[in-house]
Amino acid sequence: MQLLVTGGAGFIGSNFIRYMLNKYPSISIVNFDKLTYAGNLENLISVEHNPKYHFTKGDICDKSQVHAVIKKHNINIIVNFAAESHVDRSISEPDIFVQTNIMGTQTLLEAAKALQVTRYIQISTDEVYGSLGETGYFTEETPLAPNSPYSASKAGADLLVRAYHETYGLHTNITRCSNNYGPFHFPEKLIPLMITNALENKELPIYGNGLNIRDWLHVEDHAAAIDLVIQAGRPGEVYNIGGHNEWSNIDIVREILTLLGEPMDSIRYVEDRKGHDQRYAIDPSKIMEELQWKPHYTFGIGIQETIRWYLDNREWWQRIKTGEYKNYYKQQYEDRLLF
Ligand code: NAD
Ligand code: TDX
Repeated sequence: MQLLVTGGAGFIGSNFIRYMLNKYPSISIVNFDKLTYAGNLENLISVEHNPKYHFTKGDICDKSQVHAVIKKHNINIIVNFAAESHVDRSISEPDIFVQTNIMGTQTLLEAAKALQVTRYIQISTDEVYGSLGETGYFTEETPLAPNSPYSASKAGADLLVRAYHETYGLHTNITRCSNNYGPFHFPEKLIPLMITNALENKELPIYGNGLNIRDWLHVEDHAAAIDLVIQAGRPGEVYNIGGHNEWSNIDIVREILTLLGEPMDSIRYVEDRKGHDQRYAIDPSKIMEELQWKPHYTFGIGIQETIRWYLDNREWWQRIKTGEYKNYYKQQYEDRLLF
């Protein structure tokens, strides 16, 4: 199996690469990543000398780079993690989201078609379904109703993947997972931001009333699900991935502070995110029944291990939280925290 993993230097892609190299000693993986602010080769130090792992710096929007890497390594499967992934950044700078998430996906699909790639897996998100009220779950039949520039760009990509299956017969799958957590999570997202801010004695900014709900899954359980889709996903099918683990944001933050033994007085309620989706919750019946996937982590164990990882890997996140990140944090939070 010659796998091209795009966006493999990011949070989920790097966890997926480690998972696959551990599980399949004979697999060959090429990580193709532009190394944006979110891409970090330190995430892959544990595999960088593995002869079955290769890294190529490149942009999924660049046709010649994409064709060259597929040809050079005789790639037969593409798993596309590469994306701009942060909702808040998409609200202030939507252009790059359309470029990478839509145009980049189209470039990969076109190359897969031209170069006879046998399987194409698109890593999408539950956010393409929009927002839920107090009850109900997203199924694979839920209509797409994205609300942020990020989720709209991911939905646009999903529709292109669908079209390449329907029109050209490309063997595609789309996976739509709920919020991930675990090691190597970039500290702009809720859980790593709150853990690292608490460790730095900084304020913890909660958008709105803190009652928005997210459905959290450990990143290794996501990796295991993607592996099953690669092995046995039916052509053209969408698979939702989630572990029935809904938490309000404020409860997650209180849980983190409790586990860290920190007081609650650093919590600050700040101006809400524009267009903030109220609730996400996945119905994972299809992947559980068809592909026999089930999550292995309980949230209790997963969050404790994740906090331990951030305590043991301060250098990793302290390096990130300098430079460009400082500008981002100031622009995103300075005014919010003043009021
Ligand atoms: P991330 O931001 O941590 O990593 C994205 C990676 O893509 C980075 O390494 C970056 O350098 C790379 N990249 C960006 N633009 C690129 C380009 N033009 N060409 C090549 N590489 C490029 O993101 P993540 O959280 O690991 O998410 C990975 C994928 O999973 C995304 O497609 C995201 O939409 C999806 N997803 C994420 C979550 C979540 O909770 N984080 C949940 C469901 C789905
Ligand atoms: O400072 C914050 N304060 C806050 O209250 C941040 C960063 C977030 N939040 C809230 C907003 C959301 O309700 O926490 C919740 C989670 O926010 P994020 O970590 O930014 O994730 P979310 O917007 O839910 O999107 C994530 O899950 C789906 C990923 O970033 C996406 O890439 C994925 O597709």
